[in-house]
Amino acid sequence: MRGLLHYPGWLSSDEQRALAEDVRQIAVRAPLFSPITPSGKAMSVRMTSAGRFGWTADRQGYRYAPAHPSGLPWPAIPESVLAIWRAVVPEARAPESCLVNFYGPEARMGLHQDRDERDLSQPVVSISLGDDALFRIGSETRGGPSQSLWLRSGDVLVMGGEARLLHHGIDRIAPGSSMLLRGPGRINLTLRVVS
Ligand code: MD3
Ligand code: FE
Repeated sequence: MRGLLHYPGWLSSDEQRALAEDVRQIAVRAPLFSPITPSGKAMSVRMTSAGRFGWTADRQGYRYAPAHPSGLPWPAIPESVLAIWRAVVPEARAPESCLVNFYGPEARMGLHQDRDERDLSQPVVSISLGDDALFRIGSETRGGPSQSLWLRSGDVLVMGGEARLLHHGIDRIAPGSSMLLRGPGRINLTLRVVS
C-alpha cells in the first residue's frame, strides 16, 4: 500500500444515492451523536459507526467501542461499502469499523493523526458524499507543511504506507455545493482495520 491515493468520481450518481440511503439506515439504528472530547467540548461533527467497532470520545478519552452509546451493538457495515473497500484495497484485511461523520454547514475537523488502530500497516479508506470539503493533509510532526485538496461527492481516498500517520483534517465544507443529500451537509465514511 503506497501513500495517499485520491480517486475523484469513483462512485456514479446512482451508487452515491444508494450509499446515502444505506447510511440513513445505519443512522436509524445507531443515531448520530456529538462526541465530547477530553477537553470537554462537543465536536462540531456528528458521528455514528457500523461494524464490530465504532469510534467514540468522551471525558475519558477517544477509543473504539463495541457498542453505540445507547448500549446497542453497531449495525453491520453495508455490502455496498465493503465492495468499495475490496475494490480499492484488495490486499488488505476486512474492515472492522466504518465511521460515519456528518458535517453540517459549520462543522470542521481539526488536524489530527489516526493512530488508535493496532495494525498501522493496514490502510484507511474514506468515501465522501454530499457537499464538497476542503481537506488538509500535513506531515507526521505537528506544524509541518500541509497541502489542501477538495473532496467531492463520490470521491474515494486511500491512505496507506507512509501516508498513514500524516496529520489531516477538514477546514470547511461548501454548503449547498451538492444536491445528493436532503439539505446542506457532508457525509464521510472512514473504513479501518482496528484490532
Ligand atoms: C489521512 N475524517 O474521521 S477522511 C477521521 O473527512 C477523519 O471526515 C475526515 O479524519 C473526514 O479521522 C477525513 C480522510 C482521511 C482519513 C484517515 C486518514 C485521511 C487520512 C489517515 C491518515 C492520513
Ligand atoms: Fe482522521
